Amino acid sequence: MKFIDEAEVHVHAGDGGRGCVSFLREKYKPHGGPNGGDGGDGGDVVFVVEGGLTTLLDFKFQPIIKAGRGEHGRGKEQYGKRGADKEVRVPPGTLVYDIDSGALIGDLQARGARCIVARGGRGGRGNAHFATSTNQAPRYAQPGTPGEERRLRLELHLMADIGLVGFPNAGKSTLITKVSAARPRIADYPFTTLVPHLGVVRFEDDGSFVLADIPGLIEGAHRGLGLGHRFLRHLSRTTMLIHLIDVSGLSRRDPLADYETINHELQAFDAALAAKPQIVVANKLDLVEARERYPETRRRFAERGVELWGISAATGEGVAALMREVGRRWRALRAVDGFPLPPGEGQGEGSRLAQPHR
Ligand SMILES: Nc1nc2c(ncn2[C@@H]2O[C@H](COP(=O)(O)OP(=O)(O)OP(=O)(O)O)[C@@H](O)[C@H]2O)c(=O)[nH]1
Ligand SMILES: [Mg+2]
Repeated sequence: MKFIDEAEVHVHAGDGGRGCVSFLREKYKPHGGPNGGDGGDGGDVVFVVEGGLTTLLDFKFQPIIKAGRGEHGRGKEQYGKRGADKEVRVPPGTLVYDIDSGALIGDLQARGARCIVARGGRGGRGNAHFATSTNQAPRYAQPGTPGEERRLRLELHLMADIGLVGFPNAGKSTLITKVSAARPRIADYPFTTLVPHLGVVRFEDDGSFVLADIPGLIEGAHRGLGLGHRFLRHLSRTTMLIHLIDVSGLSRRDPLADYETINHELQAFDAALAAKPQIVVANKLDLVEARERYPETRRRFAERGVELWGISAATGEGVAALMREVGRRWRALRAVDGFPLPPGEGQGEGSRLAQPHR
C-alpha cells in the first residue's frame, strides 16, 4: 500500500432543497389554502477515523467529495427528503486544515472519531408556512441555502508513542523487526527505509506501545539532503525517542559526532521534537570492532552526561532489557503528562498494525 501523508481535497456539502409553492385543490373549494412542503436539508461531508488505515492515498483518487442535495418540497405539504451524508474514511492522526483560512478544523485521532468538514445547506420552507390573515395565498417559498464548500489540506501525523531516530544504516529497521511484527526492508545501503513503519511492542506482561521507524537522517536533512526531514512530523506525537547509533566504525564516522548531528537536525526541524526525552543506544555490539570501541565510546558519552545503552539489534542481545526500560520510562512520562494508563494499553491502535512476535 502506498504511503501518502499529505493531500488536498475539495469538499462540497449538499444544497438544501427548495420549499414548494402549491395550493390545496379540491372540488367545491376553488381557493384552498397554501400547502407547499419544505425542502430537505443537504447532506454533510463527514470524516470518520478508521483504525487500520495508515495512508491518505484514497484522497489522490477522489479530489472532489460531494454529499447529497436535499430534495425539493412538494405539494400537499410533502417534505423533501434530507440529502445523504457523505462519510469518508481517514487514518488515525489526520489533521484537517481549511486552505483558505488556514484554520485547523479537525485533529482526528481516536478510532471512530468524526468531524463534519462541510455542513449541508438548510431546506427552504414551503408556502404553507407563510399564510397570514392579510395574505392567505402566499405565492412564495424559501429557496434552500447552499451547502458549505471548502478546500482542505490533510496532513497525517502517525499515532506513534515512541520514535526511532538515527543515521541511515544505524539498524533502526533491524530493531523494530526484532521487537514487533513490522517488516520494513533491511539492507546495508543508506535510505533503505523510504516511508515510516509502525509496530506494536509489548513489554513486561501488560504493557504495549507503538514504535515508529522512519527513514534515516543525515547532516543537512533540514536543507533537503538525503530524504530530508519531512518524515519527522510522524514523530510529533511521540512521548520519547530511541536514538540509535552505529558504534562499529563501519560508517567511518565518529559516534559522538553522529549523535550531535542527528540532534542538530531534530532541532532544525522542530525544537519541541529535539526536546523530547531520548534513550541513546549503541548498536551492532555483536561486531568485534564495536565491542572494542564500546567502553571508550560510553565514557565519552558519559562525559556529556549521556548514558549509553548497548545492544545488538541483529542478534537481539540487550534488546529485551532495552524495551523494558523504554516501556518503563514511557509509562512514567505519560503519567507525568497526566495520561492515566489503563493496564496493558498504549495508544496502539489498529487491527492492521503489526502485532508483536511471541
Ligand atoms: N552486525 C550487525 N549488523 C547490523 C545490526 N543492526 C543492523 N545491522 C545491519 O546494518 C545494515 C542496516 O540496517 P537497517 O536496519 O536497514 O538500518 P536502518 O537504520 O533502518 O537504515 P535506513 O533505513 O537506511 O535508515 C543492514 O545490513 C543490517 O543487517 C547489528 O546489530 N549488528
Ligand atoms: Mg531502515
